[in-house]
Amino acid sequence: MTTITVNNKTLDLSVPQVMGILNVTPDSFSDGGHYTHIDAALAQAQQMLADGATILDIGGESTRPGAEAVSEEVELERVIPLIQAIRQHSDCWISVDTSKAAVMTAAIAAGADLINDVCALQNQGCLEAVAASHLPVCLMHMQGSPRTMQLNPEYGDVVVDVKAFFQSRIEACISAGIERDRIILDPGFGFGKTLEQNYQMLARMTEFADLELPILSGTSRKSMIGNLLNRNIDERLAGSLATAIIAAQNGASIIRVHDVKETVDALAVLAAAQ
Ligand code: 8Y4
Repeated sequence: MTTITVNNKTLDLSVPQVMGILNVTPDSFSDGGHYTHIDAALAQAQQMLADGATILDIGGESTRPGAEAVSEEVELERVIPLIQAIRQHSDCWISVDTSKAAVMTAAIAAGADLINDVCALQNQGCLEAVAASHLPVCLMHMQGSPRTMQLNPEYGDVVVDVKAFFQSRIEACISAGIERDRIILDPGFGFGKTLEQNYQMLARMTEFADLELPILSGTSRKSMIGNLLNRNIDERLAGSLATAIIAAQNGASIIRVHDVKETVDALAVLAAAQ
């Protein structure tokens, strides 16, 4: 049985777990009313936990293709108060989606349990920030940077190349003092991959199994669904559920989604058929 234990909590990764994507309002304004963006996010967090999410992923930077970078200050003020607020109300698993060492360190101090880095700890100080903690880390593959990644993705064989990237980042982590059993791998759907490359990774995710580490899969509402089906963002639920089930069947143990309730139902159907 594969488990991850941190901060007195254990996550059983022998069954797929659902990670809910928590919206962080881009504007950190407060209108002086009683219901702030923190309250709204807290309500969304409670709903996702009630619906069966075991992990909440909180990020303050948009990593959409073409998105502009966000300053450290803005990211900190979006993410840290929300982590603190959720931690006050719940002992759920809190994941912080960030690629900045200072945000990682502050999030860890605020009670985060997992570092989710789309840059796989390649930015300045990130290996050290995670090494100084006991937290697990998700290393995601991306070709290029969010601004340019969809321009011209090129691979020999996408699965082989992503796997080689994982090997090299695992080695970098271990050299920095991050134990192997703290690492989660993520092929990075939509991050510098064509439609065909994304579906090849989904179909061949079983090939990552010999690295013997948990796999996180994030396809929810992404362009690989929208472009395949010609569907707008609010019409991608069925496609998202299909990819979640395929990922789980092909060995993913954490599924990152917007639609928690529906994904939990779909995974329960899969479990019944095992
Ligand atoms: C609609 C909604 C269209 C969302 C696109 C998107 C991943 C991730 C993201 C992932 C891990 C996104 C932070 C992109 N994707 N972290 N983060 N894996 N580990 N786009 O696949 O959700 S953000």
